[in-house]
Amino acid sequence: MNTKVLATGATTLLVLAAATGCSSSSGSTGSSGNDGKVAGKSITFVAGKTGDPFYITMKCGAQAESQKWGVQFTATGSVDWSVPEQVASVSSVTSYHPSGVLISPVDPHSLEGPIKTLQGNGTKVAIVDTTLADSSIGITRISSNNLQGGEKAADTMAGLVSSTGEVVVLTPDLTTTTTNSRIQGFKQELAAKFPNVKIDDVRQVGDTAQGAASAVTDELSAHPGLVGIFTANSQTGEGVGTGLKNSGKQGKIKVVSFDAGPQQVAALQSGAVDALISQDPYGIGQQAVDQLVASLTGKPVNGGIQTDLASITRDNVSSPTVARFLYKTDCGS
Ligand code: T6T
Repeated sequence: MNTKVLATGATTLLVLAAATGCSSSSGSTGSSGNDGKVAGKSITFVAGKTGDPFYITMKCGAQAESQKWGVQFTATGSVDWSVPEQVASVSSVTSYHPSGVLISPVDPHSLEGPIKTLQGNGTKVAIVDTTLADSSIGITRISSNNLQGGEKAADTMAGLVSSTGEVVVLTPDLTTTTTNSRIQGFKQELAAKFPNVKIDDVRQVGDTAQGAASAVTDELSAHPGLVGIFTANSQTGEGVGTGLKNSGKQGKIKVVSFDAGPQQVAALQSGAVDALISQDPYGIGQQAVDQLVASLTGKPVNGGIQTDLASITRDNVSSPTVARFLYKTDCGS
């Protein structure tokens, strides 16, 4: 693991950089202007879930970078994390022949056919965030190192619970590639370094805050000795505080959440959550557009990029260094 530690005044920000095999970047590769080759080109973003601050922020990065290059930009995607909805989105995008598409597939298998059709139609495709089982699809894959993020979540949890006790993991499902890698990292790090932290359950709660909130109540009654909860993405993280509050356990159970949407940051600040492992969705959007433009203009393409992660606590959440790891709900904020 390659770990950069950046000083941020009184506190430090841990930025977890890329593992070997891929390049790492903390933002745009520095595009501005173009040599005329992008004239008439268009890029479309297909989000995994359009209202999710993670994807809104990714869209903002892709949009800003497209503007820099002078490429026409549009965004679409499904409202829910849903295979049929995303298949329909891809099919509609295929019919209007954009020059490039960046897409986060909601399922590693079911989206392969539709994305191959899109590619076969002449559109360059960048796979962002989640991945497909067939890694030959797309010109590039750009995401956080989710395995490393899960390991970091385990280290953080172990620190919060003094390396002992029972914990549970809440995840939207067991098919999403990103959350699965985080859980794998969390499990393997605990097994290797903190054998006294025991995982009681890895529970699928659906991609809603409500699902996570009611799962917390169930887990607390099933495991009275629970000391910690790891939530694998934004929605699960948004629900955990409500679940703990409803059970009168807020502040008593340690919580580490992946992502940093506004509601998660508010939960961190209020004490309902103790740490966030956050991604750089804006940078993912920028990088994807840069690689699509490179491909469309006959320049070399980087086939695999891992963007930075940050470890956020109440101590560093207001630091300017952390700002790019906090997600937006609109591109103006
Ligand atoms: O954690 C992100 C994303 O990386 C994941 O693939 C799905 O969930 C999020 O969008 C957050 O809700």
